[in-house]
Amino acid sequence: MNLTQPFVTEIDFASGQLSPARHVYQRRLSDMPGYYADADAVERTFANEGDRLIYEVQSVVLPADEGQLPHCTTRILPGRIGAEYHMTKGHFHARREQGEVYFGLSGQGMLLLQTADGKTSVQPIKAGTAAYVPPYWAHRTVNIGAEDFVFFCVWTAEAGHDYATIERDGFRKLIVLRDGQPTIIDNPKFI
Ligand code: M6P
Ligand code: ZN
Repeated sequence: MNLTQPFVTEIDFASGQLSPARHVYQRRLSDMPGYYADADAVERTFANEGDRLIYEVQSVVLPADEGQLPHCTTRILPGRIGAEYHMTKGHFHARREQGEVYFGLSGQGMLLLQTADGKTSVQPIKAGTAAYVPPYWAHRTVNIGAEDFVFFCVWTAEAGHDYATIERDGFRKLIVLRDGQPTIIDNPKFI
């Protein structure tokens, strides 16, 4: 048995900052090739402002042993690439039968989910919302507000991340600005 000592981490709800500082990584537009539907808008963004920061993850790294519960904050900056709101890559769990819990800290977002056989679901998350990602559902978060969207997550160490399927196929739904509102539309790639 590898005994992990109990510990606490302080979280700033507005920024997702962890104290003491933990592992941090950033995802920029160049880290997400092919993820946004509007390729021209991606090119324009690079040309006008370079490699835009899309989101940042601060995570408590734990041993990869079964039963450990890694947890993190994610801060998605406000903005769009063309009409499509800033979002995470999204993933299935490598072990599909493992779930996850999200808790909204600040801002306004949407949790986009889908199963391998094509079921989809969209759930709103704001400060105070606990959202459940059941086993077998791929998940992506989207910032639909004008401020940072920040949330806390906890999942199982054995779950793992499988990015390949979403990287290749994307999600069946996109969240875009249409008629002044965040709107869920069908991804034209699937029609
Ligand atoms: C959430 C969790 C993390 C994930 C992060 C970024 O905080 O689901 O496991 O790493 O979002 O999302 P992604 O890994 O899909 O880029
Ligand atoms: Zn996950």
